Amino acid sequence: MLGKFFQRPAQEEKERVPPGQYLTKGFPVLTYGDTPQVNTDEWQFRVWGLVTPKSFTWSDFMALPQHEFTADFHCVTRWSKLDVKWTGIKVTDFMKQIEVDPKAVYVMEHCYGGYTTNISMEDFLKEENFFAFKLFGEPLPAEHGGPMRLVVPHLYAWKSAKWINGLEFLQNEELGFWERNGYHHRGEPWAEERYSNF
Ligand SMILES: Nc1nc2c(c(=O)[nH]1)N[C@H]1C(S)=C(S)[C@@H](COP(=O)(O)O)O[C@H]1N2
Ligand SMILES: [Mo]
Repeated sequence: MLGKFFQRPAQEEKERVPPGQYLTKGFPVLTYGDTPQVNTDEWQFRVWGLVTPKSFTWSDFMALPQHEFTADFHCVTRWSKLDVKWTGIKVTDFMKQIEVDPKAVYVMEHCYGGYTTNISMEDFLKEENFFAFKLFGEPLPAEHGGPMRLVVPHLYAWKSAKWINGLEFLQNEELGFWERNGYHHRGEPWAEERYSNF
């Protein structure tokens, strides 16, 4: 009888886990290289490429509307974590602060430490994407990308750049770090887009 009560949530959870992924209760850290230590006073965020170049400080970002987000997180190395709670700023709100040339169809995410990852404008502009600066109500820890990271819930988490510090708008697709090293250009977990499509 008791089993019945616990079965249903388990089934619901199962339906939220993409093929080939398993659930983890903790929140593993996955970083290539060292963890950059960046404080909010020196933090700077720039946009360049097919956009009117502009630079933002931490307080510029904090002046944008803030929201709570709950999102599932899927790493291509096969762990998934459900219901991660973040505080952040919607990508769509940030985009109102800049003037992007309509010829821009791709975006390169740039980070402190040199990591890059590419994303199409269409995937980037989704309403559910956000810049996160809190994790479960606490300032985002450095190892999880603090002070600020991007979160793109509908793609594998390597697209969710930690220590993000810039966006480069592009007319043609260029590849980021993992994409040059054999990962899929898009990385949609439900289609198991793990490895290179070229
Ligand atoms: N700058 C940067 N961002 C990054 C990475 C990285 O190595 N450097 N790793 C990516 C990968 S592969 C994953 S799964 C997630 C992991 O985020 P977490 O360490 O907060 O779990 O961050 C992504 N963003
Ligand atoms: Mo990952």
